[in-house]
Amino acid sequence: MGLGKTLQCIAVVWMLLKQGPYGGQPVLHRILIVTPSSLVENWQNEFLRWLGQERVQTFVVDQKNRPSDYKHLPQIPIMLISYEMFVRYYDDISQIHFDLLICDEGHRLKNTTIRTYALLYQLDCKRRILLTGTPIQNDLQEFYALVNFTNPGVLGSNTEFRKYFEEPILASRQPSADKDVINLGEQRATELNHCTSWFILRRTQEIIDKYLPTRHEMVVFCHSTPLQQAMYKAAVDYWESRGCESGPEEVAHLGVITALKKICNHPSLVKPRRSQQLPGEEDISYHLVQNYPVQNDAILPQQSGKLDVVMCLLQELNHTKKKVVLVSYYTQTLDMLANMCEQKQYKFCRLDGSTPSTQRMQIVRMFNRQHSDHFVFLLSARAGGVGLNLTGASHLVLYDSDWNPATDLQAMSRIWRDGQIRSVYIYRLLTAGSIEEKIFQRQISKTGLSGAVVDPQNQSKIRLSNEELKDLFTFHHDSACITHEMLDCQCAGVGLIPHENLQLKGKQTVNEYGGDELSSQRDCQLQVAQQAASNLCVRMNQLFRWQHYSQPIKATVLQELGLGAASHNVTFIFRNSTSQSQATQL
Ligand SMILES: *[C@@H]1O[C@H](CO)[C@@H](O)[C@H](O)[C@H]1NC(C)=O
Ligand SMILES: *[C@@H]1O[C@H](CO)[C@@H](O)[C@H](O)[C@H]1NC(C)=O
Ligand SMILES: *[C@@H]1O[C@H](CO)[C@@H](O)[C@H](O)[C@H]1NC(C)=O
Ligand SMILES: *[C@@H]1O[C@H](CO)[C@@H](O)[C@H](O)[C@H]1NC(C)=O
Ligand SMILES: *[C@@H]1O[C@H](CO)[C@@H](O)[C@H](O)[C@H]1NC(C)=O
Ligand SMILES: *[C@@H]1O[C@H](CO)[C@@H](O)[C@H](O)[C@H]1NC(C)=O
Ligand SMILES: CC(=O)N[C@H]1CO[C@H](CO)[C@@H](O)[C@@H]1O
Repeated sequence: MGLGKTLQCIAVVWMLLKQGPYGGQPVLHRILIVTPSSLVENWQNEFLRWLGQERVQTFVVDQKNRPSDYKHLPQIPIMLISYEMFVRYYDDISQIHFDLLICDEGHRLKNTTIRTYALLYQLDCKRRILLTGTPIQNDLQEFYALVNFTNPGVLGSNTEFRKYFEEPILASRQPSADKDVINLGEQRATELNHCTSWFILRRTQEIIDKYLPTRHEMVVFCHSTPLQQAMYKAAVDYWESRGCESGPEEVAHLGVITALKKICNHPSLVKPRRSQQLPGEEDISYHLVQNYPVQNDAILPQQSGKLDVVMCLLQELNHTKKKVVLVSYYTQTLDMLANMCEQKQYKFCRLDGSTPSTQRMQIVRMFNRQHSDHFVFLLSARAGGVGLNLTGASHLVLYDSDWNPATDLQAMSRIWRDGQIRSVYIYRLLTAGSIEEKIFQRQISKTGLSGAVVDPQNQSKIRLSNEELKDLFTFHHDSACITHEMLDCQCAGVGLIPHENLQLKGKQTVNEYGGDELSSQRDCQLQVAQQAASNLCVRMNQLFRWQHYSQPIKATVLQELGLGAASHNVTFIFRNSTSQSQATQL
């Protein structure tokens, strides 16, 4: 996530190629770096960028260059290879002696039963570095697998680990655990942390934040249009008329959630009979389309509050020649945004799940180039791929949100990372009073920790009771921002940070929404593991330290945020602007 893992590795490699603790002799001669195939080229470029062709050469295994050729090239110290190629050429590679093994995106090795793990594990190379940008999940087996990979045996055998660490720790987390069980669990967790702290180096975004330019993060609440409100109501009525109380018709619930999210994005996205549709969704979209025929061939921005805001923003940015990334979870929404860009003749790139990995780098490079006239980058939030670097843009819009805050966070980090030189503006768009706002609330509140409304084991299973669903579906369409109401904040909505409220409410809010009691344990890897992702995100009580703007919002504020023309469709803004010491300004 742009925390400088690659650069740190390059520094280590370079130093140990040149020197060592034993009489100054270099420690390393040959280094093997294994990465996902989409990042091989990235590594090669980074070596070039930091050390240059004349200092160090890299050998990239591809269709032409085979590991068997590398054997005869002692002057090239570094071999770069994808996981797939590594497995394919294992026999040749195991013939070569490497002094250091680096595994990028190392969470791939969390499962000891897969072949890649077994082969890498067998490799006769004692020095091992494993890099991962994914917080180590709260799965102690995975944790063990990663630790045992770099330091075999340090935590004992798998059985010993399970008996000594895993079982007591898990037992202590059960709601029914008594005091002794909790004590033992905590003791073992501390011991585990202590033991692994010798070889786990943890870096959080905070370190890098100091060196980045100003960041403006905003949650922008948008009006819903009359059409959106009517369809929304129809969808919920339909759900209720179908007997929401009558039992676990889970498929139908999910269908409603999806339909409501689509209505928020744009009414024209609700279409019956699409190949990827859930069974329950087809029902409801059929019902909606019957009653609200929306012309699909000409998408009207005025039919969706959020789309209208985006179009206003694009117009503004087009004038000032600033590039923007638009992120959505839905391919269909990206199609719609692409359609809008075409109508306005904005040049755009697009990267989604169907983009072949061979083309990704190319698209990204084309977009980032300083003088390229690609103005918009359409990005699927699901297109995965850590390391996607879109620092060519200074603005990013999260058009819709996920239940899981970590995914949103990853999308935001695309533009706010090392290499960014402009002030960054991040907009999270929410339709005021709608399910989108409720999703956001779940993200930032304690319940959001469990992350899932949808069962992770079974994507078509809902974890909410009917009462909770009802609340989720209730549309407060005339509210400017139910989140602000929920905070019970008495501010005037003019952007002054309401410190007094913080003191007044501080205690209660912290307890209610869970926040500060976690941060004191921040450095303790295991305790935090399960909350790690959420910890990075804003929490409910932190919103008190953001600026709050209610309508009428000053024109100067909106203009500064590029939302001058969107004023009519914005109901409320939360904003957190940081201006750090601008180390990047030389
Ligand atoms: C590891 O992978 C195997 C085979 O793909 C799978 O059956 C198993 O459930 C996985 N184990 C874990 C802990 O994910
Ligand atoms: C863990 O490391 C030990 C080395 O002491 C090895 O024997 C064992 O097979 C490893 N376990 C797994 C699951 O990789
Ligand atoms: C975008 O900017 C270009 C160049 O300044 C201009 O020619 C074009 O008309 C603008 N497009 C829109 C839709 O405003
Ligand atoms: C992202 O790309 C820019 C421009 O190519 C570069 O300067 C920067 O170092 C890159 N950042 C990361 C984290 O890779
Ligand atoms: C997931 O849940 C649905 C609804 O309860 C059920 O019909 C389906 O069989 C489940 N699928 C799996 C793989 O468990
Ligand atoms: C505001 O943003 C900065 C930078 O991301 C972050 O460090 C800080 O915690 C945020 N403040 C609040 C109150 O969320
Ligand atoms: C729902 C709503 O208020 N929509 C407004 C969005 O902004 C345009 C003008 O920019 C108005 O015409 C809409 O009424």
